[in-house]
Amino acid sequence: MAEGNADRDGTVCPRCAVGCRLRAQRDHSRAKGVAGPANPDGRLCQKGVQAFESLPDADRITRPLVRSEGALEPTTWADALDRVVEGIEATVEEYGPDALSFMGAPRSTNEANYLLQKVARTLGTNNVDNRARLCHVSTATALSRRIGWPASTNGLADLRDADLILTVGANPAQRQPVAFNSYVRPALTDGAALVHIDPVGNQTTRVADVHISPRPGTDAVVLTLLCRAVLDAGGHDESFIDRRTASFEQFTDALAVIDRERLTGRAGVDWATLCRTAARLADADRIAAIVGTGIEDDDCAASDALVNLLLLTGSFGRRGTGIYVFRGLANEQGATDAGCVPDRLPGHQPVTDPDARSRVADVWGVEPPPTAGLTAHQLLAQSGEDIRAAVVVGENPAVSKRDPEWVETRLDGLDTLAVVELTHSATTRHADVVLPAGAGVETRGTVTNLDRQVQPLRPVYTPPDGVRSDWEILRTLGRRLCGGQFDYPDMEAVFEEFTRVAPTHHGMAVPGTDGTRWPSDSGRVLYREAFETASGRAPFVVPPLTVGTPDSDGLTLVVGGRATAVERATDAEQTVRLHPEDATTRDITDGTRVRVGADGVTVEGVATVSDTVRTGTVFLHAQLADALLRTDTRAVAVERAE
Ligand SMILES: Nc1nc2c(c(=O)[nH]1)N[C@H]1C(S)=C(S)[C@@H](COP(=O)(O)OP(=O)(O)OC[C@H]3O[C@@H](n4cnc5c(=O)[nH]c(N)nc54)[C@H](O)[C@@H]3O)O[C@H]1N2
Ligand SMILES: Nc1nc2c(c(=O)[nH]1)N[C@H]1C(S)=C(S)[C@@H](COP(=O)(O)OP(=O)(O)OC[C@H]3O[C@@H](n4cnc5c(=O)[nH]c(N)nc54)[C@H](O)[C@@H]3O)O[C@H]1N2
Ligand code: SF4
Ligand SMILES: [Mo]
Repeated sequence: MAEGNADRDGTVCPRCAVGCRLRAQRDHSRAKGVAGPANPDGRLCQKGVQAFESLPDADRITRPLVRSEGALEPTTWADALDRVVEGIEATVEEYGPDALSFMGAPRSTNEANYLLQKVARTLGTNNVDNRARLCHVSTATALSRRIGWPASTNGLADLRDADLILTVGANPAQRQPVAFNSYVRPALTDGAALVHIDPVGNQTTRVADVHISPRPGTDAVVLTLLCRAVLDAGGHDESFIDRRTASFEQFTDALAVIDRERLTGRAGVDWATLCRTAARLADADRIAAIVGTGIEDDDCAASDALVNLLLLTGSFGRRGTGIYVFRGLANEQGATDAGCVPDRLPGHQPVTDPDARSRVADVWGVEPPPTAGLTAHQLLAQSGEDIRAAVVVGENPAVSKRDPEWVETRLDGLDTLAVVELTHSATTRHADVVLPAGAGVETRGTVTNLDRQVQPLRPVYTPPDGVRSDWEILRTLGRRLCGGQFDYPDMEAVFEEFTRVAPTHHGMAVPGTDGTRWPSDSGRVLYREAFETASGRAPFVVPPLTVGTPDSDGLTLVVGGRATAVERATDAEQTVRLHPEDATTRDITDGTRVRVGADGVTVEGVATVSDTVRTGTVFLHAQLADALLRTDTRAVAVERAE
């Protein structure tokens, strides 16, 4: 990659999507922050400080493994790669390329992700996806459909100019701490207001001016009621609506007839609070929204409603406005940009667009298939059925917001499962071949953070003998499976090809220390003059406002705060948080061991009684909640365990 050395210029923190720059101290134990685009003061959070505490050697996989008589046994690279190639070729021969599944690498580089989707598409399938599917897909989808790119519209530094920051289904104070402390807190100190919409109070709520705590899953209703209240107060931006949007009349017509009382009742919010919040929104000149994983839904209704609210208040195209997709893993944004998604080619071009396909074919010599592939959820659900072989790079699909037993059965049903990994995981347990990879701190390449900054990674450690980097593994697999189209002399050649194939990255040079943003000529603020849609305007849409009736006996499960593999499970993760009223009726007090059950499955934890959760709901950390996620219902029973 670009000239530079990790000791002097630092590298990018591999731990999250904020993309802080850091370098190793002399003894390599702790990282030290270096001023970078995402951490201008050189700050790091605790996770970042520990970023170089590499995995204990004993935990690393340093030799390829293949399954033999039920057990994974060490072997040579040649043998392991042969096994993967044979498995894929046999699958294609017997079932066709759509029986293959490629699961992308949100912790790995843009280059590795680009190669992974190129292998899939050159073999003839769009069955390639990545884990961002589990975090921000509905927001990404709403943004693609309505305004242009599935990414944050503004640079982080712009948050400093906001008058009002709206945080929905997110806990950035804890999950993206340096972004929060460097940009949100100073804006609040300068007088900006923070409105937090979340059924549970968390670290972010502590500094909020307004906390709206709706029933889980009712954000589309709440945000639409807020639109209605803004309109009632005359707080909408007529000039912006006139110049930049479409379908406003249909929208206001629909809002005029919504049943306000029924909807506030269903969402469990109070109209007077919404009106006071709408007055703040109407007064604010610059409104920015931060979105997390809490508003993911199947029909993008919540994200659509949020985009409506931002359009209504003229909150796009200027500093201090816009929508921030607070992504999670170091390259969650980049994996998607590089095309590890079933319906988009690199640079977010639809696979269904013949011109886009033929532009890609000009570079690859092979045209990608024209119909969208399966999503990560569908790929898992079909594993062992229509999907017969899978290649997983740098992710752990065995942990998938689903009942673990269900996932394990799917993974075991595959004829071939190849996993590119650093260490043993819940997924390698089911693998037929494991290919040992270099970690983020041992790697060169580029990653893209949550505000579209493409930054260079530089190795801080030498990888253990025997491992290869993700991109090299994929280059070799590509050569073996697809031929000369994968003869890259070095990683720069992969980046250069990516910038030719992805219109968003056209003309981008390999980034140096300062990073560089896509789209190549955009700067910090997207959509200053027009949206990236056919007409240049962004349409209002009327989201479906169906809200189920809350279950009268049970509590509604709210899930948040998953900890990654590198964070040790803490006591906090065993916590079952419930409201004092719900606790009293169940004879539960702080510290009582409780059982949470649904559909014949129960998990046990320790009660924390707190009014940070609303009545009728119970909050569990993701680790504990997984086993309960067997069906779509979120109604659970909570009782004393003893
Ligand atoms: N320390 C640490 N930091 C991380 C990660 C990690 O593993 N550890 N993971 C990273 C990753 S991959 C990601 S994607 C991000 C995730 O970042 P966040 O999305 O901020 O993560 P969560 O803490 O799960 O917050 C989700 C919030 O949504 C709320 N919520 C649940 N249901 C609803 C609902 O129906 N409506 C609304 N409005 N809110 C709801 C929950 O109460 C919770 O507060 O974090 C990243 N940061
Ligand atoms: N139940 C439940 N499941 C969830 C979530 C939840 O809240 N609840 N959250 C979801 C979210 S938001 C996300 S983003 C995903 C995250 O899910 P995953 O992406 O699966 O995250 P991890 O399990 O932390 O890491 C996956 C593996 O990548 C390996 N790895 C790390 N760096 C590299 C690298 O450079 N190269 C290679 N080849 N491997 C590497 C690690 O050893 C680890 O085993 O989880 C999702 N799954
Ligand atoms: S905020 Fe994220 S990128 Fe920054 S130091 Fe912490 S973990 Fe690393
Ligand atoms: Mo994520």
